[in-house]
Amino acid sequence: MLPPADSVLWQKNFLLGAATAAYQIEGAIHADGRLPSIWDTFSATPGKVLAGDTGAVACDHYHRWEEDVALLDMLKVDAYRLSIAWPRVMTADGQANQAGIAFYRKLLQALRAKGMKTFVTLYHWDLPQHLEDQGGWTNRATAYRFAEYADMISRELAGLVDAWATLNEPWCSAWLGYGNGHHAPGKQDVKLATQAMHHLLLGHGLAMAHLRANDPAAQAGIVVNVGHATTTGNGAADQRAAMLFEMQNNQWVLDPLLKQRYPAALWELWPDAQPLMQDGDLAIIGAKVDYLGINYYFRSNVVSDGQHGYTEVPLDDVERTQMGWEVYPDGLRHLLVGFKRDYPHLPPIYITENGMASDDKVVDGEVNDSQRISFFNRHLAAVDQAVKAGVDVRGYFIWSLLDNFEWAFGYERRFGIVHVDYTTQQRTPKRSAQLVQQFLAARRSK
Ligand code: PNW
Repeated sequence: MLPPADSVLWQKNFLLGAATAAYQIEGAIHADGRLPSIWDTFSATPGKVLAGDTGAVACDHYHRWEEDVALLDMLKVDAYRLSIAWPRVMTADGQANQAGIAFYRKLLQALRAKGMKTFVTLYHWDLPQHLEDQGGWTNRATAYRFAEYADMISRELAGLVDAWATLNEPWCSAWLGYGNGHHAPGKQDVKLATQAMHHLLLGHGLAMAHLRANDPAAQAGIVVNVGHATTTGNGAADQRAAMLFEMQNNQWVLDPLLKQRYPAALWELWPDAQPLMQDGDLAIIGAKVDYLGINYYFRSNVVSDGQHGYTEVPLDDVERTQMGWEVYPDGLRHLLVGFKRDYPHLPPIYITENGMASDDKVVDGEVNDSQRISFFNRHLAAVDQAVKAGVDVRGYFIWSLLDNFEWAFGYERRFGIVHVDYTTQQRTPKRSAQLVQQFLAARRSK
């Protein structure tokens, strides 16, 4: 992984980091007063997660965090992106749970002591179950509970965080959680999804004010997933289908955040699903962020469904990953350049996730994940192209540091640059991790 000499990657202030999320790695779901989350409930429901896997143990990071910090320190990544489990740090009556908070405090202190920047997400999908029992994100009150959590935890951890993110991928929480039901809490109703999205974004906006007040030296922003769509159809309706796909995936989230409005065409796609809003909500949602986190994985091919929407038609003869997702680096460049064109107030960008799953095996102590190495090289080249086209991208986080609990796919999909044996909990850096380490060493010695 040695990028060309003129690549932005060689610039020492361009952050190269690795990312994880609490429920996917921590395990220890009953430790130190942690409350149940919607993912405990969902993964315990038969048929929801492949092979019946749950996050009960995961990578046991809650107990092995020192070993994992040592791995990060061996790689010498510039930054580590992690998430805080809301049900670990807040009691059901809204008080700070100091035993849970202590875990994150010592973790962040250790990362800082090793010279790493800390990117901390407040909500990577593990809603306390007691809030879901009152409607979860479809209940407006949850936005205010989230703001209270953000207020409490940013007071507790002020000074230990370089960049806060309120939410990870509100599209996934709203659409996969309440729209198609693939993720917790598993609801299937477009109206619930649009209402959940509105309350997620409102919670984000309310939380921003607390992050700024409590930790003014830190950056504060949000992380969104984005998708690119093209069409193999040749009618105007097919072009429109690709536009609608991107609107449903990207503009549904970005327009309220950066333009203080929902895209009008969304209500053509979903005529009866406008959320209930209150005056002033969109101004709260559109509060200025210091940065935007972008997660990118794949391209989708769509055609018109013959009515008002789109339908996916997978392309033949393209490279795919273990998820079945197409490897399409130019989609990342295309989207970044498009966002710069479409959003006059686009903030600086970090690529907060990019990566791929492969069915990696340890052979003679080595894991040769050659598809992943090529994947990173090509996506980093796409980021470099976007930077050269004028997009302000300041860093790139590999998803993920470790093989981990891949949500509805359990442990059957491996995204890590470090292999995890779930029987022994042994960590084995893959070839991709070795190349990241070598690149960073080469950059330091320049
Ligand atoms: C992201 N989609 O999820 C999450 O932030 C990670 O926790 C996760 O492990 C990673 O990507 C890999 O899946 C996504 O269907 C899940 O478009 C699904 C989609 C996008 C992102």
